[in-house]
Amino acid sequence: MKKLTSDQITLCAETLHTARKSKTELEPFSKIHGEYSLEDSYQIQKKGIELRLKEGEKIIGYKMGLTSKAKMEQMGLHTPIFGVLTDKMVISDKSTFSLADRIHPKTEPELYFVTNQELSGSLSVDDVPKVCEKIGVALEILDSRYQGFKYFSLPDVIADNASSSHFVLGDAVTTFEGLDWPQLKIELLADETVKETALGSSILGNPLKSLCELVSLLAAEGKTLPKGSIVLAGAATTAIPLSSGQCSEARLENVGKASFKSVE
Ligand code: OOG
Ligand code: MG
Repeated sequence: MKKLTSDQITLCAETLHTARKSKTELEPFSKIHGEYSLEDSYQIQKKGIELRLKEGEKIIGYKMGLTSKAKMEQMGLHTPIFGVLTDKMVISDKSTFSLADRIHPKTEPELYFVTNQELSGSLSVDDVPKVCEKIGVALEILDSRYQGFKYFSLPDVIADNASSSHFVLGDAVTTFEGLDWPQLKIELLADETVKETALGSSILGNPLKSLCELVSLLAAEGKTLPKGSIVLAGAATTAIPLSSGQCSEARLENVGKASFKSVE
């Protein structure tokens, strides 16, 4: 496996940054450079986020990706990964999302956490409710910067900040008694028709586990998860493409819904 130079890492980050802003599809870096390491790919992701911060964006949390079998199979990749969320990615619940500047956007139903304390080291599933201010339902909007969206390797998708584009935070609960997270039904609807359905357990056996997984991935890099972070758990089902005029909605049983309408 090839080790990228720091100039190559910077160039990959700049290329992805420009592609996102200019709506251009790229050839996956693994096709150009050959297979490169996960470590290099997280370095590219980090440099890309630094470019966004320089333009005034703020980090507000993280997204987990490839935490369900459905997503792993859809993308042909089998290891959970993380990406970074910034304030510019937020779309208000029940509002509109413009497709004008997107390459090939898709949406998928997710759960989200907002943490009530800094988290480091290891976290157990039983402790997740204690460290969350709220847990809710979200829609993530993905938009890969690579040609055709899906023909890339794991390092390519990590470098591309896990295909992140935007996200909608919907209804949430702040008390968690009586909620059996693995058994809750999650649905993705387009124009009021159910397109995808899964149970909470489709995400790592228990969706709360996704937060534990993130905390340990960050700990491996010597990082902690700040108090007040928003964390997307990773999609429970496959993602569906967006088209103009489409109303997308995610429903999480006993919690509520999140929605947005795509416009030109
Ligand atoms: C990778 C991002 C995966 C999820 O929820 O699993 C993700 C992709 O689908 O391109 O966001
Ligand atoms: Mg996702």
